[in-house]
Amino acid sequence: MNIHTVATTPFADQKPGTSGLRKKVAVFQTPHYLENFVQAVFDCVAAPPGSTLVLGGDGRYYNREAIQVILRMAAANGIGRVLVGQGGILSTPAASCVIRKYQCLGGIILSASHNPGGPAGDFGIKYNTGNGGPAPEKITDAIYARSRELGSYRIVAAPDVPIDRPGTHALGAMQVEVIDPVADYAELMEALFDFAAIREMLAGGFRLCFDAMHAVTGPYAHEILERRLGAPAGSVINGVPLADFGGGHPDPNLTYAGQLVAIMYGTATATPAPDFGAASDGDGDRNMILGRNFFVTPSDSLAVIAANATLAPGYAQGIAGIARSMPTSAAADRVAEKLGVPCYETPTGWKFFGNLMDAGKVTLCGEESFGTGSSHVREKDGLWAVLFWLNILARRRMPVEEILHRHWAEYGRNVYSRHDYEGLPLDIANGIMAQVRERCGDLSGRRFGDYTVKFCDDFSYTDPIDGSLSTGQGLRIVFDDGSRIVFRLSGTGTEGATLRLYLEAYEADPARQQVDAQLSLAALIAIADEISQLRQRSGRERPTVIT
Ligand code: VG1
Ligand code: CO
Repeated sequence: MNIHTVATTPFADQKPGTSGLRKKVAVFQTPHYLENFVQAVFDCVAAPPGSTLVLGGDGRYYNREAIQVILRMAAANGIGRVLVGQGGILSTPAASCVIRKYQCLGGIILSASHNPGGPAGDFGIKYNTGNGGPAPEKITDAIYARSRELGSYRIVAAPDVPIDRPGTHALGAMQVEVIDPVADYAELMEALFDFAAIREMLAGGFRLCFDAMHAVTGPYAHEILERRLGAPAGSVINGVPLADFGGGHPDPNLTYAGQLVAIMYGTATATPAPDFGAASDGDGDRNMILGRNFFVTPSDSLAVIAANATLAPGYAQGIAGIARSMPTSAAADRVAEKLGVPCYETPTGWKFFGNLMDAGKVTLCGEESFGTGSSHVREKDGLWAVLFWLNILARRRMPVEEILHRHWAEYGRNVYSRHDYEGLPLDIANGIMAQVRERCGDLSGRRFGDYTVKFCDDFSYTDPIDGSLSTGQGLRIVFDDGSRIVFRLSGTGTEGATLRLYLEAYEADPARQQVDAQLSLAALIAIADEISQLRQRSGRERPTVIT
């Protein structure tokens, strides 16, 4: 075999963010850029000879080229076998599923998730470990350190491996196995949920619309929702993965999934809206859940799933515990309390849930950013959440909206919203954070209208399993009644800075639970602006995206 050692100079900017390394496509196309990072991964992982790796991505622009480079580098770095999704496709949760099922060493996932794709868009890469989950910080830190010092990478000279049909190919001493990207995942879903009950509900006229946003979930949704569950053809929209996501922004929220929102709010056609709507993101790990004329916040979705978990066969024995990211609302905490199970609060990013799941401390995990999942894999899982909801609906037989109203009546409502200010100049965003940080010290005990500040801090987390400490995870202002304002800078963007403002208030009175969230939160929104001078400093009158 023809192994080349290619000299390279390190890059200074290959620090993985909230979820892997994300950069503009053009940056990844810089000579040696991708190779440099991949070699850093191989150096840190130190794979025992003959190990098996999983490789796939969300199908975005540059996916196919990157797959070929990584295959050639894997062969040169002593990997024994690589399982590649056909066409280079594997959703993030499906990759996690395959790593676990075949007990692989780990996997490389090519995705920039919800970030736009295409030649002018973003590309991304991350490493997942043998538990199927994103590498923890100690590994990503090591990869970053290695990327800044390595002087060469190893690659074999060989023609492209054909990846468009299932089959096995040799690449030097390494075997490349092209696998069906959907089969293992669909089988796992069938084992967790009551497909018969969902099928019966759909046969009875229940209508659903799933928007794959021209991203990776198209083939998964066609197979599972239409073929296996019998939803009529056309229930899945935008189901063909495209390298540029059809020019869209594959982020399943009320702004970017506008087509689905129009359908679910009945403004798209004269026919009544479907009973249930959902969307997923670029790499298939996020989900948005909608009822007819109704939006379920991701924080509430986690709480409802937890409260109804035993309706799904895979969770009939109950859940061990719940974990949520710090900015996620405390709705799930209330359910955990009632169930008598622990609820953990972690920093943002799925990598912080892995240890808790591996240790059997939690079954369900969630983030306010449209991420929900469980210990069935080690990633958040969009279609899993959709199937969980369908399972609950098939058993409870009432509209989505009514499920939420009853949930709030029982537990109280954690009124919640996130305001994103995207593409701010870095110095402005840093200035706003500095302003809040500076005021943090003397906020305790201060009154703002009806609210009194209990404490203000910069969230840090000590992992209860391995003791590792993560600091600087978001500035939170917590009030006496549990209401909160959180400021955080995004770690997934590639342009300027995105500032996220998270707002949460608790409403126990059922008579006031149905007030619009932005109205309920108006006082907190004003306090956030007063403390941060956000509007004045950013020159923005309103957020880019409100969730
Ligand atoms: C965002 C979300 C976070 C999520 C991360 C990766 O990170 O807030 O909850 O885990 O994206 O999701 P940030 O740092 O931009 O706030 V995905 O679907 O992009 O893998
Ligand atoms: Co994603």
